[in-house]
Amino acid sequence: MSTDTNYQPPKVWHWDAKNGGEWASINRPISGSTHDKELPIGKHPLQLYSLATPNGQKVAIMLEELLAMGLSEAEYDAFLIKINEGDQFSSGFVAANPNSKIPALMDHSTTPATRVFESGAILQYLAEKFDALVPKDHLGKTECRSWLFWQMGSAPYLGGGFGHFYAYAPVKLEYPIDRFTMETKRQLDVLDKHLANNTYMAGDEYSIADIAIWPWYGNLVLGKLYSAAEFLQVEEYTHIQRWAKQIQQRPAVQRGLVVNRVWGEGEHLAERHDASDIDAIVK
Ligand SMILES: N[C@@H](CCC(=O)N[C@@H](CS)C(=O)NCC(=O)O)C(=O)O
Repeated sequence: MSTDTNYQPPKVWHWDAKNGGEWASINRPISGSTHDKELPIGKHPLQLYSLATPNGQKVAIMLEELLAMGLSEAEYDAFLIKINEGDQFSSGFVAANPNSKIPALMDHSTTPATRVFESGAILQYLAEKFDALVPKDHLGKTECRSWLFWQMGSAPYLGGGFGHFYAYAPVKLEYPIDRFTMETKRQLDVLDKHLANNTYMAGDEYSIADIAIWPWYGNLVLGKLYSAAEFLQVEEYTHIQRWAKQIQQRPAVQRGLVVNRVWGEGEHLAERHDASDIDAIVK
């Protein structure tokens, strides 16, 4: 890989498998499976295949919120997908998500089983299935959907843009860091202004919009993403801080955060098959 800032793209791009980036060993320009392996299936109808990245946290938090509401049919098994070891390219995982990214959900309560991929689609699927965590009124429901889609469209600038170039790239380059910092701070300002006048993203009610946005922007302003709190001056976003801390206190959020977590600060729980797995480590 060239680190030359005068780099000129060649006529035709060629895949350099060793580009030196943190994720170089798993990044490929082709889709599909690399090896035959079925996914394990646990005892509950809902099977989550995931990892505790922000996108993975969304679904574990959602399931824990549903269980906290007394919806016992939301019981689930959560299996660990080690994306740094290529588990997302097994034939079983690709059948659950042709896009080879966590999280993926299988619902075995239907015949045939239903596959759901894309974290936003999984949140919507579960919200519909359990008729929960989306406001019932027209305006609230529409706001909820708008913010859910906002998150799905915006977070790649934060994760794939800012996070990648600030934290993971093998060279620190001013141009992409500057560009994606600008966009990240603009997005934080959008959220801060909205949360100045709203308790939650869709108004007065906690919803799947909060569950989608908190693991990215909540964790970011709480200093838990990319060690970027000082660089981004996250303390300035006082309304996001208020919202982020409020949501962090929720027992279901604290439970969801440990699911499929195998690194970093906090409790670790590689797999979750029963509420007692979390009870044992989250007080
Ligand atoms: N838009 C997808 C993004 C999922 C995603 O990017 N997952 C990452 C981890 S956060 C992943 O599985 N990466 C593995 C890979 O790129 O091979 C969603 O929200 O579900």
